[in-house]
Amino acid sequence: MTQISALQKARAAYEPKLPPALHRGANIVTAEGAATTSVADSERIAKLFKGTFGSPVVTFEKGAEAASGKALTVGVILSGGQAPGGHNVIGGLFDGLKSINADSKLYGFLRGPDGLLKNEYLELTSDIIDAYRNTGGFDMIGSGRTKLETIEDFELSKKDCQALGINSLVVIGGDDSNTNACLLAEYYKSNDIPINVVGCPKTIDGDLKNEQIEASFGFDTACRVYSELIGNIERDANSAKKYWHFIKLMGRSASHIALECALQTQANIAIISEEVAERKMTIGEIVEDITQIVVKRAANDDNFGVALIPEGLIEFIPEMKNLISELNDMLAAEAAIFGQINDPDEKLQFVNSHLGKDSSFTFSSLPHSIQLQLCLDRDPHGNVQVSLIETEKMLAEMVAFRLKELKAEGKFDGKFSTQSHFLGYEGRCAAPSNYDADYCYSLGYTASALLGNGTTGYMSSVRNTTKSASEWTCGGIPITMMLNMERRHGEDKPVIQKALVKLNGAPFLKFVTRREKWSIATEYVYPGPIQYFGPGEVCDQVTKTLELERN
Ligand code: FBP
Repeated sequence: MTQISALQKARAAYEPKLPPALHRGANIVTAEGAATTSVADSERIAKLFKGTFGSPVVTFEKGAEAASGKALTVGVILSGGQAPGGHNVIGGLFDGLKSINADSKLYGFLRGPDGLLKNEYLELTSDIIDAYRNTGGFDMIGSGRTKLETIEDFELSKKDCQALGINSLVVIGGDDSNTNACLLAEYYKSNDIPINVVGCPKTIDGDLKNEQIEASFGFDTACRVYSELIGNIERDANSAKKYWHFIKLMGRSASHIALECALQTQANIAIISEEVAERKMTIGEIVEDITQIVVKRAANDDNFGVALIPEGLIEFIPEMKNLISELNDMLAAEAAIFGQINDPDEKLQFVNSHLGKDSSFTFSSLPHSIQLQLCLDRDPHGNVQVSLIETEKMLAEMVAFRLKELKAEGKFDGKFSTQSHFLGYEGRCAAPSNYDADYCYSLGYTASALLGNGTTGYMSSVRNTTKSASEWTCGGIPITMMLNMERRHGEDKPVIQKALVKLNGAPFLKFVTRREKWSIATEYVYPGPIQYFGPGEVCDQVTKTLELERN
């Protein structure tokens, strides 16, 4: 028998809270709103989504008596990066389907969309579901990054679904996967294929949210894990008083994770990529800002500190963006000659001599190790893998260089020793916080109600989540409502609008009013580990981001 930890054993018994409309035994009554439109480009989206465009927002309410419906056979897919709570979405979906009709069946496609295309699946029974309740990870069925986007993919998935008698699919994923769920729903509907498709909002990055979707699941738990670790590092920094810690945080493009962790831990510095882009900052300016904080703290004898750096920063610095795109083009064109050069320094010289004046200047200003990373780490499409670039080390090195200059000019007489960290995988599979355990279970249960209601092209939505679960509401949002047209690979495509940090939003504005104080004084907050049992004010908190956005 597989051994499980004492916490996992105790946690398995946790019963996630549900909105009143979904309480076991309740008859779910459906209220429909007015016809909807898309967030932008509505004429073009309406033409592309003739079958699903304009569907109303659906809200579930608690009815008087229990009622059972037709048995459903459902397929579920986990798509993209792991996020805490995925297993609870599947658990909620399973329980919801069984409450509609005990003969309902649930199949999990293995390793993400690939499983659907290759017809690899597992029938999910109550034994399997019970073993994964309230656990982190996606290991029940696995996940993958294959995209379902072509007609061939849609036809293959139809074949596999029909062979298993599947009449509904649930796609648990981020903005791209839910965009594809919407395309699939449209394809099935407009071709009279009787398979309904519903999506659930997943990603630790927090960038799949809008007026109707309060949060993507996993963001809460991941930020709590990172904030615990940052708090521990802050306490170490404040004890030893000898290191500046540069901490890069996962989150792909958006800086929601960095901002949330800054609000939770009150680190001395947090860079927000969206602000860097808005202010068109250069690397030199970012380095100078950090340097000035180091100098000011050193004047108080505080030769230590903590700086948070979002994973996607480099792509938001205009000069780096230009450099990266020039490098991508140039290395693709010169691949044959470049491939024959073995000496790393000769490679750098070759690259530098082929860059334009501005990009060559930027390239030369970067530390040697980063220049090499920019040339060597490429993905299968020939693009620099920006997430692999060690921005935390780059900034630490550049600040150290600048401080040496200031020391020589007699403007700095402190010490500057650094440690660098990258926090990402530590949080993606953590046991879900109570918030994520409850939210995910409700998202899955809501998805079952949407399918029971015969809807397609919807995203499961649970709202009012800053309040106690007895006040949560739930229903479905037509995915077409979230679409706009964007340029992708040289073509205009309908996609869900990614939510970047809003510079006029409450979380960023709160950070702006505090950051100067936090940078010089040492006002660290140590959040400690996620608590699963204990007083509500400790166990059932929501993220600062959600609290500030919603209240
Ligand atoms: P999703 O957008 O798929 O939820 O991925 C989240 C994420 O953790 C990002 O923060 C990170 O950049 C990426 O996945 C890393 O993924 P991988 O391990 O596949 O490189």
